[in-house]
Amino acid sequence: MASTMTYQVNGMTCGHCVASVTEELSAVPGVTAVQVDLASGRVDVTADAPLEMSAVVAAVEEAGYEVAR
Ligand SMILES: [Cu+2]
Repeated sequence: MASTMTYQVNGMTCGHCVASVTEELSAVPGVTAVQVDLASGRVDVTADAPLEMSAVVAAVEEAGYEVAR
């Protein structure tokens, strides 16, 4: 069942940042859609399986940013 979780990502400043975060999160198993709002840092991640918070954090860090917690 698809569900959408919202995360707050710090450090994104431009379209390249958005693209990097989108790419890394899209590569997480189960993720079907990623929607980033650059202005607020809000990231909506839709997945067809429950996501581990650690997998989301790792993907964002891989892109070079940080999930606010
Ligand atoms: Cu950037």
